[in-house]
Amino acid sequence: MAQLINLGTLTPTAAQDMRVALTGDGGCSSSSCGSSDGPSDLPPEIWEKVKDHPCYSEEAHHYFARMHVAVAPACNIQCNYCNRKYDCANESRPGVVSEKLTPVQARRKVITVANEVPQLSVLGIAGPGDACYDWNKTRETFAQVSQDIPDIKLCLSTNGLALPDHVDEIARMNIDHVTITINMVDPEIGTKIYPWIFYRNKRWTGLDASRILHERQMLGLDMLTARGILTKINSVMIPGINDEHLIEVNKVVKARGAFLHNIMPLISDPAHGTHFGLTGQRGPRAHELKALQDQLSDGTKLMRHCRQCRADAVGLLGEDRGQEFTMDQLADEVSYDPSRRETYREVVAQERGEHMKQRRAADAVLAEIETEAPVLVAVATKGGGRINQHFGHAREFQVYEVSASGIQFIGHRKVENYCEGGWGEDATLNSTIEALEGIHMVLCAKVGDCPRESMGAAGIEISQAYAHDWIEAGITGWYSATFGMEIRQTA
Ligand code: CLF
Ligand code: SF4
Repeated sequence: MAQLINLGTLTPTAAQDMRVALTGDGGCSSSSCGSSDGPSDLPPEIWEKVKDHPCYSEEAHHYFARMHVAVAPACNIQCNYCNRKYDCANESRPGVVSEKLTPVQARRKVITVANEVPQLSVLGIAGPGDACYDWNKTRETFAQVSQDIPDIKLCLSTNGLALPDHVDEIARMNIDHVTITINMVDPEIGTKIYPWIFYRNKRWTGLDASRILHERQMLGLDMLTARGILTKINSVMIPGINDEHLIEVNKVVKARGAFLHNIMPLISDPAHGTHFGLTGQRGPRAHELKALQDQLSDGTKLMRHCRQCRADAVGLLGEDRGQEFTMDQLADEVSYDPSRRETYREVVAQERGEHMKQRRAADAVLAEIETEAPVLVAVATKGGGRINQHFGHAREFQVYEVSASGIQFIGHRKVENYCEGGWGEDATLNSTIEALEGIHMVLCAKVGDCPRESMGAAGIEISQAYAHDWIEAGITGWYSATFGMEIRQTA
């Protein structure tokens, strides 16, 4: 039995250690799988920009990590889903307070993380207010970090109001990825989301506020597109206010050159003290979000792997290692050592070459299956594109829809980990079963008899037969076996 290593906490120094961390079993020993050619639906120059960005490429999110530094607390608008006590809810989980940093502190933190987390590829500024309104701190942070770590990708998130003032500098600083939160393209709808904005030294309300915000967002998007900067649009889905309207938003942002559209569910809780939370505005249900995403899947590419992470998040998207890197734990003097990140990239180049081949092989096998309707498969993974996590250790399951047309990642389901200190909790298992509603099959690296029986009684199968396989190979193996096909052996 292969020794299991936690990818999330490992700080490997040697290539073989990193390979074990990615695969759980020592990984691919072939020396002929070193290519890392990109998916066929992206031009090579775009693939080059997104291949290491965990948010802009679903494939990359299996391998690469982002970190946020909370250097930009000021904001110039009011959203009805925001309480300023907490981080910006446009690119962060609502109800969370991040540790605010100065640009100098941020540099120290980024270097510490880069030395210890070899998966780190992107530095993002997503608040806790607005990265463009609090521009001096954003610019200073990016400038300082780029001097020490020139290959780190720079990424920012904004509500768009101040964006046009800074696009030229964004381009000059090689900030290649910008997110704008656009919840409406009709200012009438905007009046239900934004009570006021602060623009040109004046507070604006009502339709005027929404019209200005809309015009500035469109101008900012056009300017980014003209400069070849990849733009992601975040939209918060607010049932009864902009849910149907987001189809129009998708059309408009696509026509203006947005690269990716990320529909985020409104998280509305009275305890957060927001206008929507206090007035009972509900968020969308999982099936409503999926139905809207399915309607939009012919538009701009959709992001479905967003985790609504914190403004000080650190790590792979499904994990948060921020608590390991609070300021009180950092050394006063730091210097960047590139060796771990460089070694990790070489390992990933080999791994993902093999992963791409497996994906294509899986598609070819599934295309031969004729009749079955789509089913949902949940996978326990620690990253690396493998089925490599114990059922009881999972804090989330990645969900794939599988049918004859292929395997599509459609999201994730968060759960409490069932197995704490070697013992499973019945109450936790019940909530996991609830969270996995609609799932046909769960694939994991290991599962005990007790949870297997309880899951079976709830109509959810679970298997460890594909432990440490690539996710696509495991899903295809199970689907083919279940629906009467033999999986074809691939080179
Ligand atoms: Fe951060 Fe955003 Fe850049 Fe990613 S997050 S600024 S694009 S590096 Fe990513 Fe987090 Fe979703 Fe944002 S998972 S909330 S989409
Ligand atoms: Fe809050 Fe962000 Fe909206 Fe500003 S842009 S009000 S910080 S959610």
